[in-house]
Amino acid sequence: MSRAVCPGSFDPVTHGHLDIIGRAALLFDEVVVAIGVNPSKSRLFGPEERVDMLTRAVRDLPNVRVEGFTGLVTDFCVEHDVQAIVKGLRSSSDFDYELPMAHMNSALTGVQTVFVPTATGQSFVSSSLVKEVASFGGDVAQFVPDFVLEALTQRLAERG
Ligand code: COD
Repeated sequence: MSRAVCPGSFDPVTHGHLDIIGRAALLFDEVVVAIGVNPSKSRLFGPEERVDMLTRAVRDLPNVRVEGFTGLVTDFCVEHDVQAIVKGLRSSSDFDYELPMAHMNSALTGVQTVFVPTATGQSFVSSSLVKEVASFGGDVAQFVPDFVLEALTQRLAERG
């Protein structure tokens, strides 16, 4: 059985993420969405909230499950018998960011990274931009599932 991981912060999950996860689910027998910590980013939602949101977002994909993780993604791959890491590429800057990580992860345990190009129409979508636009009152409904929009609106209101 082929098993891949889609790792990310997913803070919050967007339709761009879901497109990559959906296509990974077509390529591999089983896909684990691994929700981790990117130390260079500040978080709006806690780990459990992000796991809950992703679980709801992928509930129609029978071969996809969601796990939180801390530590190295390569350790997660060894522990879960994962053969490939799937990452989305939106631009050359994503490639420049992802390529050294792909080499490092391969050097650590031999796990391979598969890059999937962003869907047409999702190339400019990121969690960071969605949060920024929403924080200034912009309409981000087209970029996230409805229940994520609700959670985002509520969290931003709480934060004032
Ligand atoms: N279209 C296509 N792909 C997209 C889109 C979109 N609109 N938006 C995001 N993506 C892709 C990203 O390119 C990425 O592949 C994935 O979705 C997740 O994106 P984010 O922004 O939610 O997640 P990141 O990049 O913050 O996640 C980073 C990790 C948590 C995966 C990384 O920091 C990590 O592996 N941490 C664990 C520690 C570790 O192992 N570090 C050493 C790495 S060598």
